[in-house]
Amino acid sequence: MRRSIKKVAAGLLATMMIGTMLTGCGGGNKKDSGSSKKEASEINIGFSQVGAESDWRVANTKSMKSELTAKNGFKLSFADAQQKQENQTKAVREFITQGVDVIAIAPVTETGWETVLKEAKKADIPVITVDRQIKTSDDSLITAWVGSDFKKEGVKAAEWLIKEKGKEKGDVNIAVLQGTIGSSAEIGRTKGFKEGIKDQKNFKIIASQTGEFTQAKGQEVMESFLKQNKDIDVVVAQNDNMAFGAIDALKAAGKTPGKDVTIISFDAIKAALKKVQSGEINAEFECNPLHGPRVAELAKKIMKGEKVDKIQYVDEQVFTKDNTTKEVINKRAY
Ligand code: GYE
Repeated sequence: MRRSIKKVAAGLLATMMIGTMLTGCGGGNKKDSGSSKKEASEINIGFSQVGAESDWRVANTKSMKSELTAKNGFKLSFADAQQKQENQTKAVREFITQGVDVIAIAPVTETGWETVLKEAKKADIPVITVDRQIKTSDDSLITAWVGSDFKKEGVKAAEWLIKEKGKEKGDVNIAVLQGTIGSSAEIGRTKGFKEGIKDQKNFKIIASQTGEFTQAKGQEVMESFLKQNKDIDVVVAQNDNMAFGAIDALKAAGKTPGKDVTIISFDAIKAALKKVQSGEINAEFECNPLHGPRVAELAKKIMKGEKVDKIQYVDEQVFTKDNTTKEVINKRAY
């Protein structure tokens, strides 16, 4: 109801403004019509972000903030959840109270959203999910999602490893540094990788634990992996920051990352591509964080009442030493 009143009001204002433009004469003083134009076109958007746990996340925040600007017709309320879903629920409730036009959520985990999303629906506020996804029993609680195909990234990593080490005679011992358990990125990458290697009898996942997508935790978990088992052939880090932590732990244990131990990582941020070039990381599975422009476009369309695609995947590549040139690294925006 509130929304339809807003839309009608915005429509009326737009019609009045077009009328003014066409007749070439202002129907009041210039200052007034100028400010009403701004009000009519401004979209209030609340964005609940996971946190700042990784460089990927920082790039994602930057992309959202630089796109959802007043210049582009937005008023952004940004809330950092510090990786806690309860903080996200609180933030979404605050956005509802504020009466924002659109809510964007990069959810920490996929579940636990039903109640607050129903509250948003009741308030007639469309929800766009960004990056990770949300599982709901009711499809209509989410208007659109933009992000990556995490399972596909995991499958691609498995395919690469099979090409690389599939023919080895002995066992290939794999240690996995998982992301935040229950997040789409962790679920998809774990599932895709496991399914991808399932027929490869000599591939053994000998350790698997969460490093929470952070460098410090990635290093800590890798250190404990190495204490328990010296014979690790491959490390699959589900993001670059954990890979950096693992590299430090391996070096401290006297191993050469990229040579003694094959390192696979996800995200492909600039600093990681440099490590691909120097040989410390063997393969990078890209995950694009630059969702700002798509979210802005989606929000505008939704506010105009246009139909939007519910699911929007972004294109992604694989980087190894062969295609990670200086130019690729220099051009990297994150
Ligand atoms: O891989 C990681 C971040 O959800 C895709 O979250 C995102 C992941 C990304 O912390 O670096």
